[in-house]
Amino acid sequence: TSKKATAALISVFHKDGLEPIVKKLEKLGVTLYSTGGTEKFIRDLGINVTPVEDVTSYPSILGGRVKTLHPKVFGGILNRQNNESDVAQMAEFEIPQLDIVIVDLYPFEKTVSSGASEQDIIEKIDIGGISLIRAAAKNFKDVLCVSSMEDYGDFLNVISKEDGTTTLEDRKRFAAKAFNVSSHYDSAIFNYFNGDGTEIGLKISEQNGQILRYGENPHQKGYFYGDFEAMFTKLHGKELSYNNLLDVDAAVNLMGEFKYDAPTFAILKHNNACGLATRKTIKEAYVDALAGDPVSAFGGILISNVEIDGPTAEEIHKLFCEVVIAPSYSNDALEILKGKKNRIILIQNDVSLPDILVRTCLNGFLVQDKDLKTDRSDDLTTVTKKEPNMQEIEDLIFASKLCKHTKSNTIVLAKNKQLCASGTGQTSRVDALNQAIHKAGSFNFELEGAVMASDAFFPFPDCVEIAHKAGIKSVIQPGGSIKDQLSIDYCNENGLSMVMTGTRHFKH
Ligand code: 93A
Repeated sequence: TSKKATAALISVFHKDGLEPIVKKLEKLGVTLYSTGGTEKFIRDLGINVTPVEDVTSYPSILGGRVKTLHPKVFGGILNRQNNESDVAQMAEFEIPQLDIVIVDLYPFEKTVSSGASEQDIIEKIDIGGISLIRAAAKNFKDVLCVSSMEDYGDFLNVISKEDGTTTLEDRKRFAAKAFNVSSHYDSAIFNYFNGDGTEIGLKISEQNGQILRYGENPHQKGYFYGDFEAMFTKLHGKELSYNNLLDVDAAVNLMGEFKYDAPTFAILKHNNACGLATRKTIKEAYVDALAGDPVSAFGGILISNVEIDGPTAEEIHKLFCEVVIAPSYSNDALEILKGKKNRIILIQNDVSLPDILVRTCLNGFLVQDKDLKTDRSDDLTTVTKKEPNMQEIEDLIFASKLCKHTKSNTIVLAKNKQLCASGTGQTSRVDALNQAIHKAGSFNFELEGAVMASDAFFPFPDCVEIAHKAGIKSVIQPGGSIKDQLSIDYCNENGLSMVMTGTRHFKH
């Protein structure tokens, strides 16, 4: 079942990486056949190669649409070497035996995502190449098929190890890869044709979007559809990834709530804030935001509502962070922040965000108004005997603004305009609260006198009870549960104040 290679047909779109292969094949005495551009590439290396036209006695016709589509080529690939009648017909029709086929297809997907015209896209549907791949892979008992430039290295190893012999195992393995390539290729073509149905969103992005390195994970494709340059001036750093963009979006929306407040700094991870503080100076705000969770801050997204100055930059520089966003930077701050090569530094221009939100849902998408309601002190109704004091009111508003931008279910604990801890994205409010209390404790926050904000009402009095035992003195929540009174009663019995906003801030 081991076979020594004798003749190879090479027809590849990407020529880079081919040189060591053809040199090796030449050394092994393998006869080379090739199509137009590939043949020229091989000949330019000073290596002997036979144009496929000499086999077919046909030129490449119809502007290259028919180059290898010929019985002499496909006969050379598909014949069974252990079949007498096949062998006889090979001689009768003077068909050359081909036992290696190397193809790299026209880049269909790349052409689609480059935003090319329909005509250009259609021309990039490879017909001959895909047929060569399918034929060679079908006949893996006699033929080895290399079906993509990505496999050049693998192939080179195979032919190098046994001086040009390939095993049945090798050939079958390459055949499997080949059918993976061909099915993926045809799916991409199908998706393109099917594009104006259920895949409308992706079609839009593929045609007009900015191609990202990948999506949320490396095996997912990603595109950004929007005008990033209008929103930000990028001063430094690597290209923004899909996840960076999501975090930047979360950061900008959160900081929008604090635009007119005293210097405020936020640190985000996975679209949620892990640190937030409002202070007299931006350096103090940064330091106290970082104190919220110095562990999570590693690799985080940083955002300031005022100019970042030198002393703040010196502090930030100690931290590994992905992105820094501010309305402006002092010269010395910029100098310091540029000290890390990949750190992305953005100036946020004064451009407003759209007031709708869109996300895919089932076989379509959902559209909604953005949650533009910011809680203010005059929206608050005190429902307990005890009124919150001035400091508590400020903290309640601070915490509630953060709640609105944290994944539901969430509980935010804050004190002196500093995030102590939050519970994020939990399936129950009790879990969110317990997570917040535990987290605050692990970073040595003293919760005595802190406030609690909840994105939605408390269905039971359990949360106020747990909060009270942790030292919380005042609570903000939308209200609206049929059991609101139970939570209110608990607060009255235990000396807590509670205010209701009337506005729920789910964020799923
Ligand atoms: O237009 S095609 O579908 N018609 C063909 O007969 C054919 N044969 C090979 N495209 C065809 N190919 C493709 O040409 C290969 O898949 C490869 O991508 C490309 C190599 O062309 P050249 O050697 O001229 O650069």
